[in-house]
Amino acid sequence: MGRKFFVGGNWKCNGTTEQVKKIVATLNEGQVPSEDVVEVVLSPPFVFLSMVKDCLRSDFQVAAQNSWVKKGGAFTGEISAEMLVNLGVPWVILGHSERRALLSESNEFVGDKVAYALAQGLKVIACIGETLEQRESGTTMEVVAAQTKAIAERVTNWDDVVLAYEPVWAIGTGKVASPEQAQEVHCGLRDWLLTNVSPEVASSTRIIYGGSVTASNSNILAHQPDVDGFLVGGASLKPEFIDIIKAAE
Ligand code: G2H
Repeated sequence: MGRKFFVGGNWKCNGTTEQVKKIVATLNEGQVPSEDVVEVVLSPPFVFLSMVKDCLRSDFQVAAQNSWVKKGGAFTGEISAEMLVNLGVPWVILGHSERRALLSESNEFVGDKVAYALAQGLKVIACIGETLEQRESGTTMEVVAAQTKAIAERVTNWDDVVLAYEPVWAIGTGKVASPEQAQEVHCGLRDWLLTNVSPEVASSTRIIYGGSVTASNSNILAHQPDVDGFLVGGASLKPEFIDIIKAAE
């Protein structure tokens, strides 16, 4: 089954109104492959979501960077999945390693968030990935399998899930995983889905790579058979994001 290439731009906690307008204007002018070839999803900070959604080209979509684990209410500072649906935001990024590490989001908590967001009708970019210590101690597959298991135990329909493999040691460090390292883990994850979920889910679920993706390394990474796209941080704030999208061709 063909898996459409997916390119997410995670702006993290960056940008001013002026900068956001400038980035969107640049993206709106960019020549990229058609929607049949690539799905592009930009994830600005919450405060800019509506603005970006309203002025972004129609072939690009938006994602929130987080959503609350259950129905909204007395949860100061949180944003509920229902609010995102109400705003017309189709996607949400959940389980990013920065939230796992800095805000102590556990595998189970991330799994609960994924399940709740999906139940409300959002599509989810679910992030997983090992730390440098875990890689060096040879537990990479064990770690990403446990993270994936916590999601798989709570999710029955994988149609709206994109799995983002983001090795923590490669995030914002300039140390991108080699194409072989990325392929090895992506292939291992697909095998895990095959054994633990179903052959259909294994073959149809997009597994994208994140961690220091740039225009210069995106082409070779995109050619790995189990790399179905990217979640791009730093480079998604720059004009080179257009070139990364072109890696889909
Ligand atoms: C990984 C990635 C985007 P960067 O966090 O999710 O960021 O491309 O800056 O490493």
